[in-house]
Amino acid sequence: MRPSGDFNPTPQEQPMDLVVRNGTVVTASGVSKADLGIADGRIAQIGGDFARDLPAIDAAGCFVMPGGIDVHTHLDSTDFNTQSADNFETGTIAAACGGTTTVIDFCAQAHGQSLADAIANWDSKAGDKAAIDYGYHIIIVDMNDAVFEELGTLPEKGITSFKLFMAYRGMNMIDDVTLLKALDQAKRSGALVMVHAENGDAADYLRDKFVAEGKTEPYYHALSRPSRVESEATARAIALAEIVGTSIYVVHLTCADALDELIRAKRRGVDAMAETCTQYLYLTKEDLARPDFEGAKFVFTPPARTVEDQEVLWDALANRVLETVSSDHCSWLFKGHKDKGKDDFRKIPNGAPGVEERLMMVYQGVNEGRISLTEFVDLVATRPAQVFGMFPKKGTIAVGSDADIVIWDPEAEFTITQSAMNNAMDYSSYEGHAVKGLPRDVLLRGKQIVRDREYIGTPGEGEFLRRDRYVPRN
Ligand code: DUC
Ligand code: ZN
Ligand code: ZN
Repeated sequence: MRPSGDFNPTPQEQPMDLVVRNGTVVTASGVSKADLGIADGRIAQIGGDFARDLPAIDAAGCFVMPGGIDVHTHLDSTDFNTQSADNFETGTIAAACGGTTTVIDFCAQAHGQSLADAIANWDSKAGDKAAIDYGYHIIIVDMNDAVFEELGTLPEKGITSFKLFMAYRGMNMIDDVTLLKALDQAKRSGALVMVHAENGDAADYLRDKFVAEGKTEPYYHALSRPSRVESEATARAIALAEIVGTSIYVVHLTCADALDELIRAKRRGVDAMAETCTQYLYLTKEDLARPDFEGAKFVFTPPARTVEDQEVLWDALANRVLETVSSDHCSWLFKGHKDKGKDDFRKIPNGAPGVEERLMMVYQGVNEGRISLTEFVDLVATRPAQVFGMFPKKGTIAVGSDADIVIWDPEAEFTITQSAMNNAMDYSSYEGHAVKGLPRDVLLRGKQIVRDREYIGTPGEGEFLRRDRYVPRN
């Protein structure tokens, strides 16, 4: 267990364990041809000469970039009274094969549970299974005085972000007072509050109205959660952070309306941040209308929006208004989980897979000229490391950083199909989508764990990552 704060540049004279040769190194700030030397799990030398007889990986024709960081996954989840298909082993192997070397997973407090017990539960899920490094955000569903006090101690344990839901009454939804308390405690202890920003009561009202009218198909999931449901809560969450005088991070922002609220807040000088997720860049609400109940595969929350919203999100990524693209990986099977809602969309577990597809899908934005190569690296690796207290240990290629490296073949072509995925799912949200540009090899702290898109590591070698406290930008 190493804190992310122990960044310690390695002297260049150190003997190298491995050299990555002939590649083009890409970071968030630049692109250069250079060989990389790795010693003791860290990047020890960039450029210059290396002895010819050292173990080496040939990266000719490839980009050498920092491992992806996905700050939004739900592995081994029991949300929606359902056991997810992916546990920490299958989920992190899938992540690794997709070029991700760190996930920050949501460690969920059960009602009445102490945070210490919630963390112990997540440790038992991850400890001997994680194939890549991992950290936790804690989900708070039940705030009492003891939990409030405990919350203040989490940053000492390297858990420096708390998540609260403004939707799902009766399950995860908290009230504004709870959100205010969490913001206050986060401000004091050096943590960042993340919110699922939807007006839960408005969504439930519309949802129940549709069902009462006999409108029970998956498509009505999207219609019951229009953009205003999201933008109202986004504005409210930001306002509450502003009232407390602290920062806030909105998870899975999906649409122009909510983005307007974020931009307005930034203009007022609020340290308000947001991510979007891969699915909001590629799927629309029309996907929920696919026949034969296929639309259920695309029931996630907030719902997919419109092509116009997608354009706005891409622009916000390119303009760096949004911090990152996460996967929000939820592994509810089509057969066995989603089909519980065959006659009532309210019973469909919300969420879709994507931890493996995230980098290859976002990279298509580079091919299409929507984002640059350096912006790609910033969005999928560097910025998430910075926001969530892992930089420069993670998220970049620099002397002293962990040698979490992806060798990216920009010419490799692939048509996404579930049968080629490494997760435990029975569908991919991007089935049939042709992509160009794939992770070929992946190193975790200097050890090769993926070769030619095949996992060759050992589950359990991923380490818990103690993250640094959040430092507000203003
Ligand atoms: N929110 C998430 O972040 N993940 C899955 C479901 C949800 O509503
Ligand atoms: Zn959510
Ligand atoms: Zn989520």
